[in-house]
Amino acid sequence: MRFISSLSKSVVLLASVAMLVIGSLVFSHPAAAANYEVTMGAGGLQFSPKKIAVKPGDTVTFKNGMLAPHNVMFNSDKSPDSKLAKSLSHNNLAYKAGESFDVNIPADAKSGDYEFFCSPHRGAGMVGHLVVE
Ligand SMILES: [Cu+2]
Repeated sequence: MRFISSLSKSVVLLASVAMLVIGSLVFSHPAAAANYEVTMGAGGLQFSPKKIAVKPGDTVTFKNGMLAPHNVMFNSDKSPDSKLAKSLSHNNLAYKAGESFDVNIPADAKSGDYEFFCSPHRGAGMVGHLVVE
């Protein structure tokens, strides 16, 4: 009898722990904004990674690798929202190695594939894609 009562206590304890875990999963807050890094000119005139998937509210840090200067210009013609493409663009060139700048994806960003390029190296194929999910 004592065995059964201690067993049922364990079961109750286990069940309450399970409820707590399930509860925290169900009622958890949405994931916090993430920060991604894209290197400009790593291993050649390219963005690395070339394609990045983000969510509204996230931040992308563009960092100089090699063969500077670089910048990030969003192509209005190849973006779901040309106004946003313009506002996301960072025309100022980053000259120093390790220099970086942030591009913040607004909370109301329209989803889709935004193409961007580096002005001095566009012809060399320094093009990337930012996919807002
Ligand atoms: Cu460049």
